[in-house]
Amino acid sequence: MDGGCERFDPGDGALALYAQAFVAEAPAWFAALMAEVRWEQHWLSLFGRRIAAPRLSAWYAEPGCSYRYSGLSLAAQPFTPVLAQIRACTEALAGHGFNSVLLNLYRDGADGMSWHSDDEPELGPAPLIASVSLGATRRLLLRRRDAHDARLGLDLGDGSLLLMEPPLQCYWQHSVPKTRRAVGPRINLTWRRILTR
Ligand SMILES: [Mn+2]
Repeated sequence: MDGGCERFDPGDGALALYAQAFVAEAPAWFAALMAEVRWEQHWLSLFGRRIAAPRLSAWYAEPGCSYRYSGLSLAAQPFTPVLAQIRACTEALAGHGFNSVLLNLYRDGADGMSWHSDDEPELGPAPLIASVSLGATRRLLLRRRDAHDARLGLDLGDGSLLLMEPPLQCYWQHSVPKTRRAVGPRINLTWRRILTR
């Protein structure tokens, strides 16, 4: 594990990028997740139409965590061995505990994620989100909620860890734009701490 960290402080929340955090483990983690994860096609509701989300997703958590995402109640699956290992490594570097993870598989450049914040009520008012990237490099864009031309772009490469520190989710949105470039598959894991009763 390499502790080299680049910090970004755009105001109202900061980001810490550990570009080389899990470079050594990344190929084995990617292969294990491709094989073990129950990838699901999620459906989004857009202007009354049901459209396929441009990515595959999965939700894993400790028992007792429930989560609503884009209006869907996702059933939590228990962590697989590789997810338990990734969680332990992420917690060690983040200095923070997580009890759930949302996985997204961007199969190629036609997959992406539109503008949003990780601000579901289950996460509490000031969540720390830890984002692990495996596979192809994709660009994460950030923009202020109240000033869309204030932007920041970060390339998230294989084996990187990005910490999004509070109160970033209150003031900033992020997206993963689609690209016409030929890019291979990327797995992104966003580790969260759900507040349980
Ligand atoms: Mn997000």
